[in-house]
Amino acid sequence: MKKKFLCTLISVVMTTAMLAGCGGGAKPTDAPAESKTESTKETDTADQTKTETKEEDAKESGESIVVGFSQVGAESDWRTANTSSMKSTFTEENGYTLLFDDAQQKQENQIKAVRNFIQQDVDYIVIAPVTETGWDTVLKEAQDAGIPVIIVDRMVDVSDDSLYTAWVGSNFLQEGYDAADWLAQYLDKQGRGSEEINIVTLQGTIGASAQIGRTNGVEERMKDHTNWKMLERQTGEFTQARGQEVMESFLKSYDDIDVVIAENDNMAFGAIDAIKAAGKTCGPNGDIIIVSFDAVAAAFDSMIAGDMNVSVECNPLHGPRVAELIQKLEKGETVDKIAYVEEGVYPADTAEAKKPTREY
Ligand code: GYE
Repeated sequence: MKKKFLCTLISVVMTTAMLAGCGGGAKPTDAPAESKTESTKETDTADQTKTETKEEDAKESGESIVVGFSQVGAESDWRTANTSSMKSTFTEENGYTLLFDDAQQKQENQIKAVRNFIQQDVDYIVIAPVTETGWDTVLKEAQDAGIPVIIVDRMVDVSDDSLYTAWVGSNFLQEGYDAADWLAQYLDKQGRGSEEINIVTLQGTIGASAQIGRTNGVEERMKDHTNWKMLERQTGEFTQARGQEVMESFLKSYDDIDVVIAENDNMAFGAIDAIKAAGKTCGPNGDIIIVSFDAVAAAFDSMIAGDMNVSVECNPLHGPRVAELIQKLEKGETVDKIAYVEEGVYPADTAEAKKPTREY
């Protein structure tokens, strides 16, 4: 039993109740700097005594595995789907107590959250890291405290791989290759294979694995297409609002954009709004080709509406994958250090048929 857990749970509950007035689901553009930790199990101060008893029972009987999860934020549909996958997996019924912290896209908040989890002596720490670097110190602290760390979604770039137990997520470089290969095929089919093609890229959060892999994958493939010209790349922070702003500025700077590569669907939605507001058209029957990543439900709607050309899949349903790792570790079994998720490519002409089969 984690002895410290009870007292600290109460403080988490109180903090959550105090923060409740700030309102949930804030947009990253107007997000408060502080992260928000909540216990998904109990969030009401009035229930404190009840919580205490329940926690004690659960811990005494050794049933509840305490998982601290530091989430990046709530910047995109992908992230929302990822959060709900984690929350619906790490439930009391499934034998877990989940301490969930939303870092509002700030690494400093994630580091604070991880230190909190260490103090509370949780059983496992799960981190979806905002950027790859800057994790060595806090991961060493977790290791010294004997708490296994599982990295999910984006990766960490650390000097010593033993600082985390396992990672599960997407092959972002492959996603970049897939996007470029789809574009090459599409242009060929249109008889534009050797035409000069002007491209702009809305990048994700700089230094995040999803940005690095997707940018590099496309860049590598560009060496095979010397007629492709990257006019400019700029970050849109993975949000719709920033995607729209950056696209507005691209449209002012360049009057002959052929392709927009948006490193996630939400930035693509923002870009599409900007293109329409500028009196231009996009999608399979428009002037500008929209290449996107994630393949969330709203991207299928956008493709069906004729606005987006393709979305390269990135699967956010990591809850069950992380739970499987934890269950194996509980049994003393070894786990794969690195596990990639299988993903597909969804062009607009498949959207209508595929939409009903999608889980997020
Ligand atoms: O593509 C984007 C989100 O890290 C894979 O983060 C994730 C990315 C995803 O904000 O929509």
